[in-house]
Amino acid sequence: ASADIGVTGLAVMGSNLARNFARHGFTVALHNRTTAKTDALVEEHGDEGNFIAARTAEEFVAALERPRRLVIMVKAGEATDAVIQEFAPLLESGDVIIDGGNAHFADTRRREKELRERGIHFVGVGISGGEEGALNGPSIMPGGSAESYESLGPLLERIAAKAKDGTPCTTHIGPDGAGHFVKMVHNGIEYADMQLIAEAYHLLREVAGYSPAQIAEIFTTWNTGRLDSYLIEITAQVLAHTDAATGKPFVDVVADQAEQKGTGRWTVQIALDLGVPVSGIAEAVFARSLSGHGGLRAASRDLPGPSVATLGEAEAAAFADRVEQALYASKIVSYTQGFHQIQAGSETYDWDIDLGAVASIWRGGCIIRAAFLDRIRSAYDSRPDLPSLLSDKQFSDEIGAAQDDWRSVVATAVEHGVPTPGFSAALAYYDALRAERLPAALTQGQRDYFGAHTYRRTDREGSFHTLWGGDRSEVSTD
Ligand code: 2AM
Repeated sequence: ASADIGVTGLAVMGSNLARNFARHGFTVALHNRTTAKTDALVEEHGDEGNFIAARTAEEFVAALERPRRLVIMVKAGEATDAVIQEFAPLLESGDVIIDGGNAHFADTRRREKELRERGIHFVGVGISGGEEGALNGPSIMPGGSAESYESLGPLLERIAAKAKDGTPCTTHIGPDGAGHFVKMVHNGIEYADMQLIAEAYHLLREVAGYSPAQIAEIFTTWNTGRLDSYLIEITAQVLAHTDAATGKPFVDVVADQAEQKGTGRWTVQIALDLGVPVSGIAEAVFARSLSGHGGLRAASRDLPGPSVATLGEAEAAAFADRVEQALYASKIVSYTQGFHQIQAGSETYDWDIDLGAVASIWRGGCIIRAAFLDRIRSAYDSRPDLPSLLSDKQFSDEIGAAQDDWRSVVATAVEHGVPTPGFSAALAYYDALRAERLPAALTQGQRDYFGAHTYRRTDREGSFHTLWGGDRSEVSTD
């Protein structure tokens, strides 16, 4: 036994992760259900480091040094359970099974508990950065026991992306499903980021009349400022791309029906369960699902809209500046909502997640990597009990400075009939949080009227009910 770590499941993500370990000097045992894939990997990339190709599960386990570290990289769901069932009987107390797939955190909690009872550490790991990240340095979000991180952490820190200041983009997130939960919310925030960028593009196109090539330039400029991020960078690339077959802008020949694999949807489903308002992420998920309803859209195409002229050249440039403000302000709100969800999950499941550390490990490797995350990290580092990102002085100052333009952009979008659910939901969230009084008081009155659901008062402790069907006097219900 001489392998530091083993990887089973050698599709692209698994292969790239195995190569990443090997390139960092670790001896990597390889295994795949179909051995041809194992052979192909050794054939093509065997010279990149030390690999031990195993044909059987027994050979694979025998190749691993103890405590064994065994990474499963198969499709999330039943395949993961099947592979765990195959390997667990071959392992010993103290060994570590690592699931690097996109598992639902509830599955990870179940698997962790079952394996813990058998003395085996189970570590659900969120890995972000796609195929390229897996090979060259992803952002890695491991859950599981603190003890398992002692054995696994040093390896992950070597293969993870590094932030600009050299910090590895991995940390022990928290027990059992914490890693997969944080990865899920990462993907939800990614959906929201993408939706906000799409809305900015739509406004620049429809309201300001810019061409995709011009918008690519605008995004490139934005990418040199506070919006500096991987997603803005690739947006500029996609918009600048011309379709070879037609000579048209690429964005004009792609079918406008966005697809999704499900992690955004999970984020919203879990947020509903936890009672956390992640309206920006929800709007992003709904925007994708709306785009996919081709029949409904076709049937609605003749619905009347406003007739407003596209802006002139001089107004367009000023409008683009305002869109940057609206995008930035909405982005602050998305992250505020996402971090609220992580905080709520952490409290519900007793994970004790360090929010500053989460922001820190998202600074490199992952899809939402951005200069912005360094700011979030420092906000939480200087005040770990920050009630919300919006209570950070720097963020509240910035959003305060952006709000007039943000409102103007949303108003313009409404006037021009351009849908901006992300910008609008973010602004509504901001205004609702700011409000001295919310109409929730009226909602409580209605609930008490039709269902005797009771209400609390602003001036006295206790629960009350008004006898709506009678003399409308108030009774205490405590
Ligand atoms: P395969 O090459 O034998 O199909 C992604 O699908 C990876 O997960 C592949 O390496 C695939 O192996 C593996 N995989 C999928 N389902 C599996 C299962 N039930 N048991 C073992 N490996 C599986």
